[in-house]
Amino acid sequence: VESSIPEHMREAWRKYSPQGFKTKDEFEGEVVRHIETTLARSLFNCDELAAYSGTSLAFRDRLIIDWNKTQQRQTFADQKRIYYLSLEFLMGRALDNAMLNVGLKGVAKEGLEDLGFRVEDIISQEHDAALGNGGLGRLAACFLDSLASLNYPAWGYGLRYRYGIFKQEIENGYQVEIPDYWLDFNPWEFPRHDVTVDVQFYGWVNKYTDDEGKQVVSWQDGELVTATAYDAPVPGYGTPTVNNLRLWSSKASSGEFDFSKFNSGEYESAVADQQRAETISAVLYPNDNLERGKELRLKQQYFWCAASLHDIVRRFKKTGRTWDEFPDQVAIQLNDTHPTLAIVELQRILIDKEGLEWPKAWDIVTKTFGYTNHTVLPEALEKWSVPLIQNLLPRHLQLIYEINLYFLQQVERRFPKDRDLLSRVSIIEESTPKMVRMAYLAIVGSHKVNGVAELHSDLIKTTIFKDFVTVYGPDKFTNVTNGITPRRWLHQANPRLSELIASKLGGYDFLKDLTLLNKLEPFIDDKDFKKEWAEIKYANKVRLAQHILKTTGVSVNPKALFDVQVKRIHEYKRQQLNIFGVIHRYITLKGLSAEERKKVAPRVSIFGGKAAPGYWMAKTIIHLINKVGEVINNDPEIGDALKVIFLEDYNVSKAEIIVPASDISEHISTAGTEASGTSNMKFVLNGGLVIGTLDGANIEITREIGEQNIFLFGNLSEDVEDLRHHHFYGNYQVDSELQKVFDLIKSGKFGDESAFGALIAAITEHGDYYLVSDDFDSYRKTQDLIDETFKNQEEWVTKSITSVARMGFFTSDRCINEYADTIWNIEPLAVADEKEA
Ligand code: Z57
Repeated sequence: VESSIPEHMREAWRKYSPQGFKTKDEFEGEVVRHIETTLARSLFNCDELAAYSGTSLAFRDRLIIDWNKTQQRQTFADQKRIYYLSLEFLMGRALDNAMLNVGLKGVAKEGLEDLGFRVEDIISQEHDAALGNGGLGRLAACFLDSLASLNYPAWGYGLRYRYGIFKQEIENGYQVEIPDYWLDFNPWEFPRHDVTVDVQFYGWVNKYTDDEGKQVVSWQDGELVTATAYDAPVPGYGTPTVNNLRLWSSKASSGEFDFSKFNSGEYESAVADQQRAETISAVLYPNDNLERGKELRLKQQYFWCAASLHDIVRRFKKTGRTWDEFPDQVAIQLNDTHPTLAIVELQRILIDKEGLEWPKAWDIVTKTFGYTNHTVLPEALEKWSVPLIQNLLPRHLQLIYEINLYFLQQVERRFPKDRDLLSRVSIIEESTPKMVRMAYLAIVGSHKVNGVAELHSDLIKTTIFKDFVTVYGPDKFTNVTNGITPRRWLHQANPRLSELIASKLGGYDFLKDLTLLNKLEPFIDDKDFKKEWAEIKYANKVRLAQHILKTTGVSVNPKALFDVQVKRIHEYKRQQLNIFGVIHRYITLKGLSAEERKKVAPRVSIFGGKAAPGYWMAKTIIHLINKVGEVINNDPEIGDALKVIFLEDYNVSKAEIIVPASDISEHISTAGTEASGTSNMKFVLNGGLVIGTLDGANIEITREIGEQNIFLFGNLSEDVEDLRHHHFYGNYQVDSELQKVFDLIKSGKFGDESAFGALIAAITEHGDYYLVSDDFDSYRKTQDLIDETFKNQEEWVTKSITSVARMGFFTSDRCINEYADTIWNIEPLAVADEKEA
């Protein structure tokens, strides 16, 4: 096109186009050049942060060379691309990942040593990219890694929040939230000031007949906000593919923005307009598994969907193809219902702008989209009020009503006279005010709907989406069990374990084909191998113990059993069950003689996780954990027998330290509430064992690794409803051992008992919705069994190795290949020069 360099001048370009460093010397040259010129620093003024910056810029240059080539290759190949729309990408740090994925960490390590630095110190300078809350956002990040590693032509689309998830501090046992401003220096992003989209809000809909007698619908007036693209490279492991993550940033539109206000005494209101526009991409909503229906959140969703759709359509139009080819070129996956407006937006583009007929347009739309559901919790299912949408997006509301009408007419033809069914599947809930059920809109506008683990995918078909199975038949619904990237969660987080595995398997191929781990099974009786395996776990525990000492001042014994529960704090995840169990253990220990206490397996209970700032019950749980820790950790009779740690500010980079150091991790949600869970997979892959309920992916993990290698407890999902009913209508009594725990809390042992009243009352008075009391006995007994098993280290290590050997299924590579085959219908793009990892 007109911006490309004429053919006869391309020789000069090709001659000078950079190749990127390969050797240690070239690397050092690049680092020093960046520090002295890009950063304007010198060897007399180079701290670790400057060294981090120079190193990152050197790696960024390398990535960007491959990024450019990848994008050109994808454009010329003219194949179908997958666009992954997610409001969250919880990427963590990029430098270590870039070093490992391009296979140059060794070069960087030696080069940095020459320059006077240790590679670990440099890596830890980086601020996490924390644009997500928890599992959903981290899954998106693992998917990007797999998409690039498998050479799929794929883009991520999201929002460039100025503030990611808040930083958590603990003050006097309470959570305090600190804003996470992370953009001061971010070498990984490229602002694309030439890639912008104007996004419209508010206004009104004008329907009229034009001069030629054609019906025209136009959305007029309102206000415009400009979306600017910021791109981040996503390198694959051991391949030249570097995909793109495009994040949109909002600012006042220059066309719209009234600069004259600056001169006419309206300076303040001009600035206010500008700030209102910038507010859209200012902050990530810090709720996990909760939707609160705030207008700014809806603005974020539309802003991001409209900009992304515009970008995708623009790219498609350059191919010169006809509209019916759109679904052969474009697959769009909706990560939860957050991007559901993209469905409406594409229909709007096709109808209002491109002039397609409704059925034709709708056929294209439904062939394009796939929808992933991540939860059955009612408080997390998005509903937007009709008046809110009417005001902000008047044309979209009309289209939603038309989509609903078109859908309900179809249903009526197939199920005449079933008025109940019609009202049950209606996208509009007839409440006051009326609400748009976003999950229903997402189902109707997609060709496939998937859950994220087998149990979860079955549950959505039999509960929340039951009627849609009646309408569409079962085949529209499918399962893709979640996975994790073994690059970050084994090779990067646990390099020694990765190396040991590689030494037995004859190389690192398992990082690209995780099923190769099963070749470890023959070594299960190899004494030296087992010893080394145990030593690595121990070294990882020593490292975590150092982190605990540094951050909490508490000294823990690395020989003790490390029992870890790190995840968002939520009643359904039942950290309260865990801490009640800890208190019960404390009561038991206090009842023993000093002699007897010496015989018990010492334990460190480690908690970590953020509570949504407005979630009082979750904050109360954090408070209780911290108060219990204060008492137990300072009780001289207890000593090493029990320690309770709350680790501040759990995030991706901390997970990389914590996960490899666990003996047992807890995945103890009420059965039927955790859609999948993904940290369970990370812990097992690092040789930790699991205590868990029959929920989410725990069930499939059990099937893969074997029942003898996991500690399961608690009621089954099919019994939950009856048990809840019984709490209200049966003669229900709280477990007597749990009552002892409540009595100790109420005695004031852990400080002002009134602070914890609500936590106890939820169980004793308000129906114990999450079945803490019902599962307490089996939880405790299973913990006792864990103590016994841990005493036999031989047996423990056997379980650990066996489990790792059988974890191949849970790689996100398998998961992405399933999406590609069964939902997206896309192929990897061949790359000529596969690099050695
Ligand atoms: C979120 O992190 C998840 C689901 C949601 O609906 C929202 Br909102 C946020 C999590 C599930 O709770 C996990 O069980 C699951 O593993 C993860 O999404 C990825 O699928």
